[in-house]
Amino acid sequence: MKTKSEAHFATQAIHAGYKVKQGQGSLTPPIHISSTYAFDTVEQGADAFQGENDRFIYARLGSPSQQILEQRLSLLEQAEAALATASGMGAISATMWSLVKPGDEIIADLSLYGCTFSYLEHGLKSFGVKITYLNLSNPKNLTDHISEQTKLVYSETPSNPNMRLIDIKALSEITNQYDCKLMIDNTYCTPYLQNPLVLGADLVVHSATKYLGGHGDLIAGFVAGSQDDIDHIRMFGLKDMTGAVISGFDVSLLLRGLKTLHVRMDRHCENAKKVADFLHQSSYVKNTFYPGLENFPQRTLAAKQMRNTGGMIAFELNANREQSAQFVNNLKMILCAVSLGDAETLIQHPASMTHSTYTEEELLAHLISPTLIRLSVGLEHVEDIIADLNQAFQSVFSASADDFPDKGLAISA
Ligand code: 4LM
Repeated sequence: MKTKSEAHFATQAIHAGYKVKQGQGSLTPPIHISSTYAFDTVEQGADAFQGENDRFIYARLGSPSQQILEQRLSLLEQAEAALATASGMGAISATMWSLVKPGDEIIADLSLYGCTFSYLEHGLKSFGVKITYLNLSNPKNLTDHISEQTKLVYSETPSNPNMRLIDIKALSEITNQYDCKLMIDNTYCTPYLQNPLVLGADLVVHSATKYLGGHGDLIAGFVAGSQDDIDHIRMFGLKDMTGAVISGFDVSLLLRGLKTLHVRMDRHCENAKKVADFLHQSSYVKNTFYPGLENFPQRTLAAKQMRNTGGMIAFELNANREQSAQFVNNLKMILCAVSLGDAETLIQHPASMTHSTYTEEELLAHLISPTLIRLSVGLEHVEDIIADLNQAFQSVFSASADDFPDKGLAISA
C-alpha cells in the first residue's frame, strides 16, 4: 500500500487527514462545536496567539474537525494548505480582500457566477480596486493588458453558466512574469477532474456547496494554495474581514460528501455525456455547450486540462425567452432550482436567476445569452432524465413542431 500522500484520489478522499485513533476509534471524525479552546496558562495562550504552538484558540481560526477537512482538501487539490469557509462566496471574498488594496487591479474573465460578478462590480470596485473584464479564453488578451498594477487574475473554467474554458497553464505563464497571482474557481470540475495548482495557478477556490458536498444539504467553500497565502487569508480575510467560518456540522457533512465524490463524478459525467448528445441531436435545440461534444470549440483544451468533461450543460432552444421558460416549467421530475452538483437534476434560467445580478446589457457584453438554460445533470437513471426533457419539448413544441424541422432555425428572442 502506498503512503497516504501518494495514495490515489479515491483513497485520499476517504482517509486523508484522519486516523481513527484520533477519534477514540470512531470511523466518522467527531464534530467539534466548541467556540473557544482553553489554555493551561496565559503564557501558553500568548504563544498560541504568536503562532509559536499549534493549540486551537477560537473557532473563527479553526477547529480539530476543520483541520481534518482542510488536510483532506489540500491533498485533493495537491496544495500545501487549504482553508475551509462558510460558503464559496466566503472563500472568494476572504481571498480577494486579503490580496488586493485600493489602486490594485483585478483582471477577471468575462463570464462569472452572478454573485462573484456582483462582489467585484459592487463590492471591491467601490473600495477603489480596479476591475477589468477580459475574454481570457484568448490568453493574448491578458498579455496585451496585464501591467504592474495587476495583482490578481481570476477565472472560472468551465465558466458558469456558458461553459467557456480558459487555458490555466497559458495564463499562468503570463502572470508568472508579474507580481500577480492566478486564482481559479474550480467548482464545476472539482479536484477529481482538474487541478488548477498543478497546471500553474497560485490559488484555487471552490463552492463546496456543489459537487463536494453533493447532497444539497450544506453551504461551504474553500481556498487552497501555498502555506503562506493560506495563513495570510486565514489570519486576515477570514478572521478579521469576512468571519465566514464553516460550522462543525457542515465540516462533518462535507467530509461525508467527499468520501463518494469520485463515484458520483464518474456518474455525473457519464449521464451528462448522454444528455448532451440527446440535446445536440434534438431539432428543438439550437446550441448545446458541453466539453464532451465533438463540436465543442475548446475540445482540445478540455482534453488537455480536464480528466473528464463534467456534469454541467448549457443549451439554447430554437425558441424565444418565454418558450424557454415554458419548457422549464413543463418538466416533471427535473427541478427548477439554482445550485448544482446534487443527486437531483437541476435546471434554471441564468438570466432570470443565478445571473440576474447582471443587467440585460451586461449579460450580452459578458457573453451570457438571455435565452441560455443551465442543466446540472444528476444521478437519476439517464433514461428518466432524457424522457423528462423529451416530454417537456413535446408539451411546448408539439403544437408547432412543424415550425422547428431543422437545427439552426432560430426564432429571435
Ligand atoms: C449557482 N453558484 O450557480 P456559494 N463559484 C461558483 C459558483 O457557481 C457559486 C459560487 C462560487 C450557485 C449558487 C446559487 C462557480 C455558486 C458561490 O453558493 O457561496 O457556496 O458559492 O447556482
